[in-house]
Amino acid sequence: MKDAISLNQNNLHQLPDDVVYPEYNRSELKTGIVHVGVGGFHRSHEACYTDELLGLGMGTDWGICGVGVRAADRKLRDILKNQDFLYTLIVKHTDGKIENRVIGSLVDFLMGCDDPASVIDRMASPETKIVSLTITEGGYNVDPATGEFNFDNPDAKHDLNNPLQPKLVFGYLSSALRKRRDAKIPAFTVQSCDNIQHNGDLTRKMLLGFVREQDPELAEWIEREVCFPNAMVDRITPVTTAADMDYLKNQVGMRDGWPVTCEPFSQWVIEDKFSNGRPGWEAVGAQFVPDVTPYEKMKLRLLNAGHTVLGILGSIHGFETIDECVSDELFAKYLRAFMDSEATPVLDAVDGVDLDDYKDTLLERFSNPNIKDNLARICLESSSKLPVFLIPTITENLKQGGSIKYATLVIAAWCYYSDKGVSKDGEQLEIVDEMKDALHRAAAGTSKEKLAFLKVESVFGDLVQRKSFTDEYSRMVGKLYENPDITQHMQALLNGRE
Ligand code: CS2
Repeated sequence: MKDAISLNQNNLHQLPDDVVYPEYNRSELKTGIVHVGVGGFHRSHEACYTDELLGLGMGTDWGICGVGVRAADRKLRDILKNQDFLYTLIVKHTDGKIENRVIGSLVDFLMGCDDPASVIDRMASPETKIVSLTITEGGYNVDPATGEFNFDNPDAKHDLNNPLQPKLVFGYLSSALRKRRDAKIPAFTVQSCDNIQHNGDLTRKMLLGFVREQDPELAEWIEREVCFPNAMVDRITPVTTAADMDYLKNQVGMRDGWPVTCEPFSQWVIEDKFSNGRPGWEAVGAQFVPDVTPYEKMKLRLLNAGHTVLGILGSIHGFETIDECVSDELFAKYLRAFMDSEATPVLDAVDGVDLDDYKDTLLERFSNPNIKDNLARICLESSSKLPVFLIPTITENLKQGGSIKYATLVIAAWCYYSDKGVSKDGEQLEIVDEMKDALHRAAAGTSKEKLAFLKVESVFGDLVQRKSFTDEYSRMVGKLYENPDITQHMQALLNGRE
């Protein structure tokens, strides 16, 4: 093979034949979107939809300017800048087919921590119509005890008094919106693309919480002028590995310093509430609906909860990836049983979706052997995931007398996982969770008191007081501590022996 071609605008025409690249004129694009948090998911999802739209010759107003607010974002910015902000999306199909597609919708990248004014000015520019976000759960700065904006965070205190050198996204949004109001420029839409329930409502609540404290009059203007559409977002995007870069270099013949790998499936359901226009993303498969609630509930309680079920049970069993879990018949059956008899009965009907088909598709997606989605990624920050993905299914089933056993075993397994931090064969597990220590301390009390783990109120709410749950949980956690072979307990539940 010839020398690998470095990815940049000039080299696009020399890329290997089977690589798809943008043929539209990137230098002509306006940056109608400023996006904060240019992680793998933004690059496999919003940027990809937008690239496709641009490829259809639609939406030249909707180029994307990426923003990093933390020093940790500098590495990606440097790599992308060197590639004229181009990168490769490596789409891996189940049958082994791989599509390599260069995405061109990202056309600039600013670093807030180095030059905050450049970010505020760009957001305030009349050309910007949407500021979109993928800042992860933690970026929303919610006080776990009250659900309100957390002013105990020193960065929040800093932002209140230093509007021109903000650290948090909300400081930037506030300063940029103030500039727009003062210059009589219409507000932009703030569009969350994080996998969070009612992501738009949460963004609104946090932004208004912050701005009311900083500048009450501006808060009133924001309340009137800014739209925050809720959205359901979906595309499995594992963490990029060195193997992805080696694949491009050695097998495709191109060099990309930070590509993104993802599955072929993609879904985006958005509430059609925009302050200042929007791209016609429906032309490339996005769905606009008046109310996103049933879609997001379905996704969080089936896909994300399904990931959690496999992630926790699979970790203590010693599996490493999602596809490895579902290739095991017992795990696949268990997942389906959880979805059919516990998650589905407490879901609402979803317009135009057959839930059986949706679940079949999920199992297929999870079994994609080319997407090596690590359980360590799935279990990342479980303390903020379980209360949204899994626990509501238990509490709602408790209310209507439904089955809770499959989900309860996952909670018992999470206790074991948090307590011991190893798989059944003694392999160390890589646990990354803001509440890791608190969870460990609580779980470590289990051998003395079976319900110790459930006392972490910010995660479990009042579950510890629900007798029909605690009876089942105590039994399961007791058995699991006696015999950590999770498969035996899974099998027993499936056989109806428990
Ligand atoms: C995963 C999600 O982090 C998780 O727990 O379930 O990242 C999942 O891959 C995405 O939501 C898919 O859209």
